[in-house]
Amino acid sequence: MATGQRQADTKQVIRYCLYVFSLIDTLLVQQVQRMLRNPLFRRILAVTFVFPLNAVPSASVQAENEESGKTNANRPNIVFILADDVGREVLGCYGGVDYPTPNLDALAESGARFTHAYSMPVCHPSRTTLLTGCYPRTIGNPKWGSFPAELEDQTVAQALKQAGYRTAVAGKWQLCLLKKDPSHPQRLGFEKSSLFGWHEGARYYDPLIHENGSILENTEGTYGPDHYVDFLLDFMKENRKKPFFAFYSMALCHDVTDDIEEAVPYAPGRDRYDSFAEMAAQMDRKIGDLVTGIEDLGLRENTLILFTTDNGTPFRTIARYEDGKYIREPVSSQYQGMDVPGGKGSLNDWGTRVPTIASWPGVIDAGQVWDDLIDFSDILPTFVELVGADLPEGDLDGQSFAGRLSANQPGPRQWAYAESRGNRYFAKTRTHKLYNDGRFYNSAEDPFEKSPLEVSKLEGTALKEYEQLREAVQVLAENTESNDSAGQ
Ligand SMILES: [Ca+2]
Repeated sequence: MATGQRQADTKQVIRYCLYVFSLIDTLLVQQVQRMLRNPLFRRILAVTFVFPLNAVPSASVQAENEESGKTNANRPNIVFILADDVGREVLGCYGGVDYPTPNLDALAESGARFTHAYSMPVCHPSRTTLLTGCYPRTIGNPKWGSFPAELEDQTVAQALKQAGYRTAVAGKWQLCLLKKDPSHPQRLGFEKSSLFGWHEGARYYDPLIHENGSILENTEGTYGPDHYVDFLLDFMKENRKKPFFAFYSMALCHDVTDDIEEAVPYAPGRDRYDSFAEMAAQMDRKIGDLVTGIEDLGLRENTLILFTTDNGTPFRTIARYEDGKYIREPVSSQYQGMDVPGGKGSLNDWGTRVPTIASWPGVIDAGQVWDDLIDFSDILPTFVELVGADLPEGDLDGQSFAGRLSANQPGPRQWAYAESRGNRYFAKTRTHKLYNDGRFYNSAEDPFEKSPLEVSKLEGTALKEYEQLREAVQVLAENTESNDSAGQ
């Protein structure tokens, strides 16, 4: 071979090597930038400089652990479980006595439970809030069963997807009629979806399920919640080597749909629908199945499981269908010596103060109880910070409590918020609550909000918190639109 040809080949090889090195360099820089945005990684850096180098696991040990899914702490998986219509009085770990919830209690014992987490009082606004990080009033009061088109690329799922997370949702959607818009979940950032047809068919027995944009065939004999959990576990198994965000938007414990042509079926061999207590038992069973499945995949240590609910317990639930009519029965629970009717729909604590459990064995110590104020707008910024993603554009109402989850630092929120139809909303501390119509309660002593406090007689902490909340409500009134949208 001629010398000239050899030189040309050598130059070609060098050019190729330089190109490969530049690609690796770019990827490394991007990865380091992403890691530096993560509070956990910053914490690890601090520890590295304080402790001797031999206290830090070697790169080979870290690689081995990452392979086994144990300590990839800067890129945790997130499994977000949202139960439907479950107040905190239902869960044993919150003091409930009427419904055994051993799996939820064990989940709380393995990590932490929040005592001051607040949802909206009904389903739809809770869901738009958690997906956008904004209160419904701030984003133009989306109509019941809709989602603002201009925010489709601004959701928590989009943010995590853009950060390299695989994303999936299963169970309830409620943000559109899927038969009219089957790719809606994908447009909002969920790559995989398995969702019952809201107002189209059953969610429990013989369910009507839209899966990845198509209606699932042969669901006769299937119990919907079994399928939703199996779908998510399959998704996690498929992506066990990558970080993922799995949103289990539970059907349980909402009652069956009552507005389709034919009544949805009872459980096989039954002459009535499942009672609220039976649905609570199913909810707990499915959470047990999900957690066991995550353990079996070897992902438990590096997976944050966050459980909460979209609003309080319903005050009645559908029991039977007879002579063309749905028969409903009341739901109430014994709780701390009180008989508590379901509070769904109410802005009081029974409608909005929801159980919230965080379990992340590699990071959160077991058996903790946290009283940070959090509300549903905080979920997006929290997940975004935890994984080192970028926040969506625009102002958020949410404040991240990632520091509490990753480093046991108190959350930043000074008051929590919830709103309802008819331009009603509140700001509250742990003890006091101020509505925009001026009513002011000690919700710790008066959880049913029977006796508003006389503002002219306030003193001490009550006066101080009243003034703080009055300022918050004034700002909310100035910055947001009135919520007069219809819906249930
Ligand atoms: Ca609900």
